[in-house]
Amino acid sequence: MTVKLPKWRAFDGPLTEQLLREPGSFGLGQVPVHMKPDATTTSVCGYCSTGCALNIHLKEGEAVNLTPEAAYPVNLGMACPKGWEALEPLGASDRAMTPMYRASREAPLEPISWSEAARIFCDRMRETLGNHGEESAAFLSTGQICTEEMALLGSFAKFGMGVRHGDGNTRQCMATSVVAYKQAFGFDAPPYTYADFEESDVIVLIGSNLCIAHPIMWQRVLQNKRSPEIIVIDPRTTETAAQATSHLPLRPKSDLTLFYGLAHLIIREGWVDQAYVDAHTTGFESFATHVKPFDPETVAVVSGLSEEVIFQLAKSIGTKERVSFWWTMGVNQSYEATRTAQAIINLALMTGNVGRPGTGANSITGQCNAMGSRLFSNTTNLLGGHDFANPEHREKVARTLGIDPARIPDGPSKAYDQIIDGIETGDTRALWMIATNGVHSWGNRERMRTLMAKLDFLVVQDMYTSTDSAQMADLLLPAAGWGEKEGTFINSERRVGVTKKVKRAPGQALADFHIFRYLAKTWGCGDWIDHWESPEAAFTILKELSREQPCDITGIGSYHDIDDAGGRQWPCLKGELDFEQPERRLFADGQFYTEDKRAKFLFDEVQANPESTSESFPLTLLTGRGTSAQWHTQTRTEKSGVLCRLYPEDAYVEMHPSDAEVYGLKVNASVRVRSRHGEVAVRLVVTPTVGRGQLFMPMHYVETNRLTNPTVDPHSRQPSYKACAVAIAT
Ligand SMILES: Nc1nc2c(c(=O)[nH]1)N[C@H]1C(S)=C(S)[C@@H](COP(=O)(O)OP(=O)(O)OC[C@H]3O[C@@H](n4cnc5c(=O)[nH]c(N)nc54)[C@H](O)[C@@H]3O)O[C@H]1N2
Ligand SMILES: Nc1nc2c(c(=O)[nH]1)N[C@H]1C(S)=C(S)[C@@H](COP(=O)(O)OP(=O)(O)OC[C@H]3O[C@@H](n4cnc5c(=O)[nH]c(N)nc54)[C@H](O)[C@@H]3O)O[C@H]1N2
Ligand code: SF4
Ligand SMILES: [Mo]
Repeated sequence: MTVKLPKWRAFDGPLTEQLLREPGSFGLGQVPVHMKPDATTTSVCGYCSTGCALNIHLKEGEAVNLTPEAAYPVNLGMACPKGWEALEPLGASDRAMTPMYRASREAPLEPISWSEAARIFCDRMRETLGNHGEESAAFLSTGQICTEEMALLGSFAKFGMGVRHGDGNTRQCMATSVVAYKQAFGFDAPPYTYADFEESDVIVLIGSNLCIAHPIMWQRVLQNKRSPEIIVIDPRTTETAAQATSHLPLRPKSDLTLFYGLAHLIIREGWVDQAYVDAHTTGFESFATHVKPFDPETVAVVSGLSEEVIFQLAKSIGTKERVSFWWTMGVNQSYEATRTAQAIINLALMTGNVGRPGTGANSITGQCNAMGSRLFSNTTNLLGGHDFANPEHREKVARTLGIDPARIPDGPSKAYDQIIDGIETGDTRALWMIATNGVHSWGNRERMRTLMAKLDFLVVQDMYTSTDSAQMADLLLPAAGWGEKEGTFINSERRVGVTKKVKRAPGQALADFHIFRYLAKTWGCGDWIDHWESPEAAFTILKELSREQPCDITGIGSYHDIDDAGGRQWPCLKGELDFEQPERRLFADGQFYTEDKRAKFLFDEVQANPESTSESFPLTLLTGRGTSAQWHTQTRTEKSGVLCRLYPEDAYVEMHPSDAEVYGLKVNASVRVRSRHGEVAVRLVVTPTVGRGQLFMPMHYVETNRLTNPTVDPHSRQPSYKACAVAIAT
């Protein structure tokens, strides 16, 4: 289906006029009043969670160019290709410029005014909720909008509209780390600072392709002056593995066995930091019993690594002074992800590698504001890292927001997969997707498309009209993108940074913040929503919500203060904004956020892969990031001519040369890859970077998730995208 090009229409209605007057809201409005027209301002990048600061150079109030900021403690003057090209996607010809609506599925999307869009949104959502109850409408949000926007969305949807369920694309990404940390440390608290990359003696990267996914973090690794051992645990010889001091190409999904095996050896060899374990942890004795059967012989068979390699790794972890563990999607996207992440945490705890420079059990997060969504999206956690099930927390949040505590649900939302499955059963009838392209990024794409078409009402809020999800929308709400709005992001090391409006959004596209506000006003939520009048006013509310939580940022000051400080990590209490030291790590005092202040050893039986290989599907397909120039479903990166030259245009699958020979497949041949869920035709790339019996496809191409299936981890409900059984043929 093609989308009709929007016609220009006049703004209408008193509310839109009011919004139009607000600084930093409508695209057609002025650039922010506080910025000089020909100045340079700093803004945190809107792609990955590294959180680099970019200097944006303005001419007559509009961004014309950018350069990385040298004084920012994150990127120290560096940026990756996406950062350098960050302004390009804003000028694309498929930008959504007016709201669009189709009265029936057969009809094309037609431009409508904002006041019509808001009325349709409110009428149809009210109708659904009225006829089918509070569980019948849901939202799916993101880690790629500002914290203030997420919090306003979560507050409006849950406390204003009375929607019970909302989740984020962060479920696909970070849910595992969230649960792993919460259970082990008592709060979702990645403990590190990037300086730890520079301070380690041993850097263990697990299922993490830093060179491609977090290139500037990799630059920080390279700045380490301690001649560190860099150990990469990844089935593929990734760009990172190729540069490491050692690469352990374990069998996909054998991580848990390997980590229990390492714990076994560390105990056997007497390398446990018993003083640390005794003073700061619980559950070690049972864990030690649990890992007894994981002897090196058994672990070698399961992981495909030699006993010698496993022993050397255990020795490095057990004997070196400063060991840091870093994990990303190779761990998080698994059917037993939470226990795998906790097995990493256990290794750090038992060797006392916590709270000191160059140590830590460190989950690297993905999107620019995944960390903001973990604390403030009001999905899994109640705003500010609070607990929906805790009446005192509900009372505190209600008081801070000025709402009736009865408006706050007493439990968390359904998870992403449950919201989607609910469409099949008729429980989910209306869905609002914000800044996520789930029709491409969620597994088993054909089923996803069928389910989207089954909804009574699909609202998509995006920058572009052409995304897979926008194309299926009944109502499309045009959003301003990064650079066209302001607010805060929280990066991987818990650093709050400010992103700015440096360009006018095209047409009538609005910052998500103002879309939420406008819808909330139209809905008639009550006076409390008036306090959320601007992103910075909302930030004041967020600070108050964080009070006395581990993520307390009551002392962080204004946007201006944060900018001056080069961003600030949480916690940041009164007086801490002016710390001499620009970075900090958690748990230096050995005190965790659990009730007894001790970290917990958590473990489980090793499970079989539910998507296992068979005679019909003999190969294991791994998926992940392809190049540093591609971002997810590519709606943004495909808009930069420079970036497009840095990656292959069409989908491809990578295969080991020996396998290609066995299958009689030639380089560049068109091959069909088939899984239990779908079949695709792609180009064959023959490369020894993938192991025998394995294939790799980047997630950036729509073909990949036609094959995968979102089987989820039982604790985090994060999908297992990284190992799917497939067959290949010409
Ligand atoms: N250029 C670019 N950068 C990005 C993104 C992007 O789209 N493009 N996305 C951002 C986001 S949201 C995220 S979450 C991060 C993701 O960052 P990463 O997690 O580093 O990237 P992935 O390529 O998804 O997966 C990492 C590695 O896991 C490995 N792996 C697969 N199965 C297993 C296994 O069983 N065990 C182990 N140990 N490893 C396994 C894969 O081979 C892969 O190399 O990147 C962020 N940065
Ligand atoms: N097979 C497989 N699948 C995967 C993964 C994998 O490794 N393998 N990785 C998973 C992971 S870790 C992630 S994080 C997801 C990512 O999946 P998605 O989040 O669905 O991917 P994006 O392409 O980033 O989608 C973001 C959408 O928001 C729009 N957008 C950008 N900025 C804004 C804004 O400011 N406001 C609004 N309203 N819209 C905006 C973009 O145009 C785009 O359509 O994919 C997951 N899917
Ligand atoms: S590393 Fe991440 S934050 Fe830094 S410039 Fe690249 S995409 Fe932006
Ligand atoms: Mo992610």
